[in-house]
Amino acid sequence: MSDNLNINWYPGHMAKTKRQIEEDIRIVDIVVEILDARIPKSSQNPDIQKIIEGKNKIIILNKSDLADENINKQWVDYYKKKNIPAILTNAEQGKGIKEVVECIKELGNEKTKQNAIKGRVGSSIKVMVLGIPNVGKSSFINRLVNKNSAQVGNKPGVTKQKQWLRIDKGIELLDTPGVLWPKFQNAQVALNLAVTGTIKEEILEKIEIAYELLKWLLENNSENVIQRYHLEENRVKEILKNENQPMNENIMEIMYMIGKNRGAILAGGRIDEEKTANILLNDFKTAKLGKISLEKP
Ligand SMILES: Nc1nc2c(ncn2[C@@H]2O[C@H](COP(=O)(O)OP(=O)(O)OP(=O)(O)O)[C@@H](O)[C@H]2O)c(=O)[nH]1
Ligand SMILES: [Mg+2]
Repeated sequence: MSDNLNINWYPGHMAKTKRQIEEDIRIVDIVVEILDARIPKSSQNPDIQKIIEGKNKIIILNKSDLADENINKQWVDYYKKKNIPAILTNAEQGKGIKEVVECIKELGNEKTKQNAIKGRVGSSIKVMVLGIPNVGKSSFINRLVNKNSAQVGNKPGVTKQKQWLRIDKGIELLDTPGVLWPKFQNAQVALNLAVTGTIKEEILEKIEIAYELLKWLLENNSENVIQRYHLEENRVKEILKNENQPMNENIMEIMYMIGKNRGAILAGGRIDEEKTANILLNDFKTAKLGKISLEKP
């Protein structure tokens, strides 16, 4: 994807939230870091390692239902090789949650033993969820918490009262997840975040995002595009090979074909670019263009 995108990004409460996370993390034993399975790299805040130093970590590849099954497996292997437990979930449907509880218990057992050695018997394992906006933190927490169990309640004596939720015997979860900000290390990362809906599209020009998405799809998953929008395969290939106009015009020509086929037409017969962009972006986000992972290990 192109490198000259105009990125407008003003993270409002970045510093304050980060301080809050740093404070909360001190009393936590296990950190659950939620990533978007379609973009595990782009949805990871690179500062997190420093923030959670010394804590056990579990990686959750959420929204795995929207990602490519094979690539999902590759990511799990990738993290396993790095000795980081990684679990595929669909927090909306509650898939993979049992596995997460098991994993927390396993890591928790070690911690309990260590605590016992230090003479801290009976203290529960404390878990915190971290992740950038919109990766599914709240959905995940709702699924993780046993609906029938009461809130553990406020801990007196802590300056700022925190709510702990019981997720299993001896395991408590901080009810408010830590919201980290994504880092736009390059235009590719920003686009990945925009396309998956992690950052609001208005941050980048919508038509530009849709254009970049279409370009990527034509390079990587062109069959899905052709099928979804009833395009003529040979015609698409012809356009992409056309050297009489710049490549971006070729892509736009295909974008117009999509708009036309989907009835995104303005009075006077011109193609409604914004509507076409919306169609493409929504279809991608809802996996109507297929289960597609934008990043591979
Ligand atoms: N398809 C799919 N959608 C999901 C999944 N998990 C969450 N969602 C959807 O993603 C959107 C964001 O989910 P939330 O749980 O609100 O995410 P969050 O991380 O708490 O978001 P913020 O509080 O804004 O930072 C919602 O529309 C959810 O329904 C999943 O595993 N699969
Ligand atoms: Mg939330």
